[in-house]
Amino acid sequence: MNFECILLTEQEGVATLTLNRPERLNSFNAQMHQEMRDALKWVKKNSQIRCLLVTGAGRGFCAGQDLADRSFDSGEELIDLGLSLEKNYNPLAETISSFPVPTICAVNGVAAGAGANFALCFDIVIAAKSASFIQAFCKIGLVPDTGGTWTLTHAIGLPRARALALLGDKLSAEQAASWGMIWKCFDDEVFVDEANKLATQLSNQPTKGLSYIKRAFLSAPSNSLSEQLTLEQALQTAAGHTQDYREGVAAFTEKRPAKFKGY
Ligand code: LHQ
Repeated sequence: MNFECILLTEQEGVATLTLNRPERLNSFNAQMHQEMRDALKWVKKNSQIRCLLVTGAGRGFCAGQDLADRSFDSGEELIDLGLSLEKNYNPLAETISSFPVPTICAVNGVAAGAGANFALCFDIVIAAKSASFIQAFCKIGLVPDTGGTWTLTHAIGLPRARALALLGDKLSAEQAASWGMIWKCFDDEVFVDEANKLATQLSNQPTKGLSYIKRAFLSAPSNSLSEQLTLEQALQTAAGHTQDYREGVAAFTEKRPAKFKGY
């Protein structure tokens, strides 16, 4: 597939998608949204792929909506921003949050606006120490979108989430890690290696089983304990029917490393 605004590679079960508009800090324009849709659809359909890694080219991760995109800014005329969410950002947040294989967001630099909240949709978020997160929406009179009011609140609690959204302060990667908003941050020099190591690790795990774990956590914040117990039971039943479960137990009893196939 040929893309202009993103790069997509596949190696040993890991799909790496790089946002690639570095001169605009990888902000989303209409073309990038379309390319993301096509790329994510392709990755989802490819059964060889057992982990999705997303990062940004250049010094930024993603500065949210491209505020200079002509299809977004139609001059004098007020456009319906809700339509842009309906068409682009909401489906993107849903697609990443419910992605069938484990997802990693490697935040290499500043993540602002929808770029910050896009990152929070991933299963595991890591960041370079020089990276930062900005809920920039309030600075232009907008509301956090791409699921940010939900993901941020669940990740760091209401007081911190609300203050970040109202103030638009820059949150360093280290602070984000210490608040539990992201998994870890790494020194810039080792960041890319660490991201790739994590992706390789996940791509060798029991992929089907991991997809069930993801499903359980997706429902956890809104389910009651008994609903969640019922869901866990259903997912455990399904996991118990995978070949990787057999392999995991066999490897344990034979005292050897497991070789998971992903199903
Ligand atoms: C940009 C952008 C950008 C275009 C940097 N667009 N060029 C959803 C639905 C529909 C509509 C509205 O929005 C949304 C969701 C949203 O995402 S709203 C929030 C949109 N994003 C922002 O408000 C963030 C705007 N950017 C910034 O505040 C800064 O650029 C940050 C803090 C991210 C980085 O600051 P610096 O490191 O100082 O870089 P810079 O500002 O110098 O930017 C570098 C270049 O990138 C610069 O271009 P230039 O030609 O002057 O070198 C910027 O104009 C361009 N750029 N963000 N979102």
